[in-house]
Amino acid sequence: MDIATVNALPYEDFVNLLGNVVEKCPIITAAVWSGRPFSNLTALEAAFSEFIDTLPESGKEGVLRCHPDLAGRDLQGGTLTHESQEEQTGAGMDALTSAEASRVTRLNEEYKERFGFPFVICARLNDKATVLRHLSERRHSERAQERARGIEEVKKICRLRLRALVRDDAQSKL
Ligand code: 2AL
Repeated sequence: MDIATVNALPYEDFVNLLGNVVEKCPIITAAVWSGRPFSNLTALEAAFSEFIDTLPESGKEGVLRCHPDLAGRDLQGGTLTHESQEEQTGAGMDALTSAEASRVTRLNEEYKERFGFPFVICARLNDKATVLRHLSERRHSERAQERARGIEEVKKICRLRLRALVRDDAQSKL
């Protein structure tokens, strides 16, 4: 779909089509709809990022908590959203050895225990080795720094999900 089509969508269709670009946070998409029309895909991406930036710290933590663990129970049980499923399998999260899987589970739990929200990283820009390395390193950070880092990752996930749905007219003209 192109940006003109996005701009013409009634509210319900906009939320139905773009409601999961921030994982399980359709309220963010509902808020962004008010900012239409968007001049291009970059402006639409910026509207999501800017709205996320306006959230209070508790809201940002809430957004992080809407994300499923990497290689967690939802992946094993087949209950991920289809976007997460593609991202996690693309990064090899479904192909961990049993030793790697136990390590990820232990580090994810340790991270949540320390910060009160889950470890979030853009799986499409990583593979299992870099996910494990970042998880291992980031669990030692400060809480505010991790909250900010996780939110930057949410924005990357959002951008890539948007790009899968909306054509970038600037590129298609080249
Ligand atoms: C995820 C997910 O489901 N997809 C992605 O890119 N990152 N989850 C997470 N905890 O980082």
